[in-house]
Amino acid sequence: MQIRKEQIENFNQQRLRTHQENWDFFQNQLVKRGLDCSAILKQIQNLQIAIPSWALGAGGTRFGRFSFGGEPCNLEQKIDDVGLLHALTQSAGAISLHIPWDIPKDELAIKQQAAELGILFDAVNSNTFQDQDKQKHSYKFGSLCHTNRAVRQQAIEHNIEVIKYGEAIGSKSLTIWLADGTSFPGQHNFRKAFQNTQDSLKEIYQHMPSDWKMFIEYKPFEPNFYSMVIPDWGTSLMLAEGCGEKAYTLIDLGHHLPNTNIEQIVSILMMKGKLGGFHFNDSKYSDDDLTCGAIKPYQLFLIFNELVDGMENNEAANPTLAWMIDASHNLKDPLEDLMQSLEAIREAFAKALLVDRAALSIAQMENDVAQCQEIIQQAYRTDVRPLLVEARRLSGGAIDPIEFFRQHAVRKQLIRDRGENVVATGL
Ligand SMILES: [Mn+2]
Repeated sequence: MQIRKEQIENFNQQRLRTHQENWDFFQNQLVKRGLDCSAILKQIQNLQIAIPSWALGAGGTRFGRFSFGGEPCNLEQKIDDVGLLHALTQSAGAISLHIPWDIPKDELAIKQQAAELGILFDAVNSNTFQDQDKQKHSYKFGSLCHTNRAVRQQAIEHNIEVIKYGEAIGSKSLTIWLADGTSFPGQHNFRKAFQNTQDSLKEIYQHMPSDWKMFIEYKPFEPNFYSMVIPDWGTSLMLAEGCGEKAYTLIDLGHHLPNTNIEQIVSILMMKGKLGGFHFNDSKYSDDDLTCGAIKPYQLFLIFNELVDGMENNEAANPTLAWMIDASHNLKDPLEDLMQSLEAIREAFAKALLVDRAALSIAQMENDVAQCQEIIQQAYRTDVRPLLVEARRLSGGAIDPIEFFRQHAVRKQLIRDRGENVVATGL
């Protein structure tokens, strides 16, 4: 199904007056603070977050999965779902494919469908953390790090194949996340595992088109529980530097030990021009993959505070980041969940744009700690919702996407079109 422009316009019309009042009040506040409303609006309108092809069905845990009616069961339907999200939110203008879960069969048709919906193809993701049907060698004991050259070669070739699929649809980057590691002390020679991984990544790197980027994701534990070959940003950065200037570190918010200062990692990687991409999700404990902003909205804001600062002071020419949501769970309608995540990300970004950086810099120079906190929290405590609504409305989205989704019974229609018992690929 597709949402028509007039449906959104009619929906917005009924809510315009209340929104206008909120927006006028907000705009006055911004003007009093000496901020440029139209510039801020533009920045928010331009923020586009990629939706991963695996987040559109019901998620699961390793204990079970509970299906959701009307799930997209092929790539075309997944792109349609991103189209729905984008039509309502105007902030989900890209999709990130996972190979082999979502191999495009007819690339031209897929490209055309996406273009009609205003959707670009973000990074393609390889998968060497599972064995696929008819695969010659198993990844049980690792992929790019494996002790056996033939297994490494198979994993390298898979990544090269993923690049080819990406090229056909117009992606410009490859994200590599490795489950490689060990669960028992002594299982690996750490140095050999690292070296094998570096050599394998270099080989994949050689096969990237010149205008592509490689993103290397890290994770401290899970599925392996004693060691991971790429456990942290430092290791990822070493590997990226070992590959070359087109390789970058990718931060996934859930891939840190509890209480890690992620905003500091963001800041330093950007200073080095080596932060390539970002996977958004939220967590209470570790890789919980909960809705962005559901647990730690202040942390999300502090991260965006560094991202904005890094983008505004970009001496190292850090590239424009690839933003993606990487979350999936069991309880909510995935489309409503993604709308909540998109809004939380935009909210954190908008608040970060309000930080008075000149005043903060002075307070930092003077070691006025209380004032530093005042400045940061002045921005954080601002209710930016009218700003987010105005940006979305100006772009043609719905004033309240979730309310629209419910009022128009979108899920019911999807169930009618696709059936109650369909299961999304890749899960
Ligand atoms: Mn991730």
